[in-house]
Amino acid sequence: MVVKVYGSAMAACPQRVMVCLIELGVDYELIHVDLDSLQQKKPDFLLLQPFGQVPVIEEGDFRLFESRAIIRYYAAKYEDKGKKLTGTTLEEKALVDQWLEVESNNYNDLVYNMVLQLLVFPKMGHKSDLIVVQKCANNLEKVFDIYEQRLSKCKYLAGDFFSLADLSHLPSLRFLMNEGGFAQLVTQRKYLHDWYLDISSRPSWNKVLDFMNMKKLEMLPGPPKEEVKV
Ligand SMILES: N[C@@H](CCC(=O)N[C@@H](CS)C(=O)NCC(=O)O)C(=O)O
Repeated sequence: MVVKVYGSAMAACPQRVMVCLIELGVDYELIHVDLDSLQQKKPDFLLLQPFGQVPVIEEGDFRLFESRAIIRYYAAKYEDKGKKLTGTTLEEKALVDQWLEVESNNYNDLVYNMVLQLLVFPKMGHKSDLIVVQKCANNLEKVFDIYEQRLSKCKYLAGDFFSLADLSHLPSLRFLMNEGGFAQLVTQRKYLHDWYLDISSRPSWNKVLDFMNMKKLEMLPGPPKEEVKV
């Protein structure tokens, strides 16, 4: 059965789910939710996700929201097919969980607030608070120092295998490295930078990026239609 993913190709949390499904070889279809027109807050969508956010997945009668719950679910579901995004031993699995929690609680909130200030608020006609952005960047330096230490000892966050913990960082790292303008937070740390180059070059992530870029192009206004003179 093809999994339905409700979300937007441009949004980080649906991207987390898409890259995971591609890694696992699970077929999915993205059902576009227009965040700009606040479709996610409309009654129809609130029946799928009562907090009015994307993503949501649907597989027959089964629905799930919260991107990290979704990736944990699919990684566990396909684990027996040798796709070890959650590790093999109990200890490896615990370390994947630990670093997924770090991603969610220590790292993601900082980047999320930067995205709000630098991308979302200006779109809504509000001014960005650059002091908040700078505070987040300063705190991110401290978090990345800890990542640097960890990655100097093992290739990936949970050990010497690529896992959900690494994958979960990809959408927000893309923002920092590109439109966020904070690439130096990553590039000035050798092990962190090597890790970023490694995980961001995975074919799964490049498929997500290609899809995002294609959707961006589709959304550009087309050339003005020529007037037909009779
Ligand atoms: N913890 C949730 C966060 C979901 C979330 O923040 N989604 C964003 C897109 S990345 C969204 O729906 N933004 C629009 C809104 O909050 O109205 C998850 O990981 O799924």
